[in-house]
Amino acid sequence: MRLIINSGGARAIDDWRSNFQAFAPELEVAGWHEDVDPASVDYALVWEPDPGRLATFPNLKLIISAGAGVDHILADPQWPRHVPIARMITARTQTEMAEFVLTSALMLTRDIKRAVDNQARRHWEFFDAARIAAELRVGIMGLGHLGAASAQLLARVGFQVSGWSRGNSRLEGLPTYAGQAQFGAFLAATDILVCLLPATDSTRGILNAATLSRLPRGACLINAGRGSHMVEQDVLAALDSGQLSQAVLDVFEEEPLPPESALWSHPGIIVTPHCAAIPDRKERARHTAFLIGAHERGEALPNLYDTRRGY
Ligand code: NDP
Ligand code: OXD
Repeated sequence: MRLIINSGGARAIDDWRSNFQAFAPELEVAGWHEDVDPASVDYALVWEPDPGRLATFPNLKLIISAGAGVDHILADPQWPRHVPIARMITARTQTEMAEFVLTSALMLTRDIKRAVDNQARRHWEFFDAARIAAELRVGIMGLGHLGAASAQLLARVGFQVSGWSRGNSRLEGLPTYAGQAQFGAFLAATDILVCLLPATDSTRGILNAATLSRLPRGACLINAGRGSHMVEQDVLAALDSGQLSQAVLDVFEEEPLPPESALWSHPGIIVTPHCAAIPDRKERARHTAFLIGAHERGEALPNLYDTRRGY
């Protein structure tokens, strides 16, 4: 059985091989750019595969996304529609994201960016940012694996948490809002807006001027979903006008974020390099081995991309 991998580049392949040796020693692991017979490839573990390449493997049984999102695969106009796509969602992905959102929310609560910027200038400025979690309302857009885990952790720390989805997701013990009809009420009751939506046609550009204008003045934004959710100019304008006071941005339309981007130097923005929830290779090899084993045994696989839902 052969698994071809496009994740982490050629330098990562030895590490992938030693991890798969531990979890699935029977697998032949090939790097994306190695010369293999396309007909010998059974499984592909990929992040941003070059367009057209997946379609060249005639016996491909399963595509495994190296991340939770699948937009980087759907961007290939020729991805083989008859092959299922499994999403990389592990308990560790959920913990990493929940802790990233909690860290971000606490930094925003205490205006830590201001102290860090002052330190870079050796400038001592007392400022009063003594807000506590219990005084702030966090609204989470997207209540799937990552949104729900983040909501529960933030609630345990004391934040007032609510969530918004299309209406199929619930949060145990926490208020939820559903669909366009309740979007305005959700935003109006949110001091820190967290975006953990998938990238689909209906979520593209959802963090735009109209959405941001419905938040209370001075609200904060955390975007760890996708860069395509954000209209960057609208986020910058909202920060400049004071409609938003601060933002933590982990994902961008163009990655790496280009050096000339205004987002880098805006005093209200913390930029992180798309690192919110990236389980290490050991964890992803373990999960991939589990998926391949389950598929070979004819068992149902968890978290497959659903063409009907679009995510
Ligand atoms: P899930 O598939 O588990 O859940 C998606 C959620 O989004 C559901 O609650 C769904 O609601 C909601 N949703 C989908 N479309 C809409 C819409 N049009 N309007 C309102 N709600 C909508 O997703 P995950 O939690 O696993 O992952 C979310 C995203 O996080 C990924 O797709 C990826 O883009 C991003 N991500 C970012 C990482 C990073 O490091 N920055 C790491 C991993 C993931 P409903 O159930 O009602 O349909
Ligand atoms: C993912 C990501 O989708 O890393 O997992 O963004």
